[in-house]
Amino acid sequence: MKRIIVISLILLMLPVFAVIGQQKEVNLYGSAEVRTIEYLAQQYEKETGVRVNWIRLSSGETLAKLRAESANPQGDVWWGGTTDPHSIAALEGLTEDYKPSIYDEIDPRFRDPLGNGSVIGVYVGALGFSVNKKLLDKMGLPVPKGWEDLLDPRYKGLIGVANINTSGTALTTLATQIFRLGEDEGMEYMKKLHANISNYTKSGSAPGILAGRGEIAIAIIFLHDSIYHAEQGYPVIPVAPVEGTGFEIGAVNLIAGAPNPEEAKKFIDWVISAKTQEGLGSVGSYQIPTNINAKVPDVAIPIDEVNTVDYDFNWVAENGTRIMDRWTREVFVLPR
Ligand code: S7P
Repeated sequence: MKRIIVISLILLMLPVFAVIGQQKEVNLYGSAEVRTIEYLAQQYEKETGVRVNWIRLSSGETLAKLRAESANPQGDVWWGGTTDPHSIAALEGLTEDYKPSIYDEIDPRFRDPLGNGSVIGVYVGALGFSVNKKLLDKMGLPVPKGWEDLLDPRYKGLIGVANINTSGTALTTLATQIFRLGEDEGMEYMKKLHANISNYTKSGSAPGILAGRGEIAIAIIFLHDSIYHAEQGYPVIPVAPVEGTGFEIGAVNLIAGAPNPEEAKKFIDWVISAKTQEGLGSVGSYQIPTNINAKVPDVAIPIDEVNTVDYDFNWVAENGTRIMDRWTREVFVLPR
């Protein structure tokens, strides 16, 4: 009898033990560099004891994953990657509005790219070229100064950029041409550029490594990635296009239907803090932090010093999927 009572008590207590023993966790989808996502996950675990289950996917790939999982969401937070796929996701209801507890600490110019509170800005960076000057010197070719220079037939097979269907960097590249020239003229520009492209990579920063190794000479990437590659010893220099260039407001968002929404909100508050944003420089992430109290990395290029195009984030949110399809049908298929 005594034995039956003890067993019954244990059975009754099981749910309590389960709650006590339950490890808090947050599922993070990250779209900046692997080293950056890994750093965030490790720091957060160290500071809070909450387990971070993370994966790194390019921005366009993450958007595709959110669409595929929309009936049964698996992720809690999407951190990093360019504004545009985040904006498209917000417009499609794949992310949920959340106002961080320290919203006032985010630079008003960058905290709300769409102006409706649906995308939260965490860093800023300008698009440009990473140029292997050593290789160009050897070939007797000049360093390109701007977008139009890239069309020079002497650069055929020497330029790399990512694929617009997977990479946010590449979508920023296309949108930049549209804001510089108009939609049809922008597509015409992309067709001419296509003739000089060596190959399209999956990830936005990958062409920078190819340029560093001398497999190509010019990569269209974010300038902060070029600075990091130069610091790693690659013979590359960052070039901001003279005609004006596009820029990103790297974003964070709460995924709609997140399995751990409260943990997700705490994580979002944490990544917006000045301390966390400042820490990213320690792993070579040289974007401009959006928290007004965070120190800007010494090597970062201030966005005010770059000639930027009038980048309309709302336009890309509404037209992004359409122009990606258009690029795929009208540009990507062309022979080179
Ligand atoms: O390295 C950081 C960074 O340039 O990576 C992101 C970039 O978009 C990579 O993702 P994609 O493969 O989607 O292009 C930027 O947000 C970020 O600044």
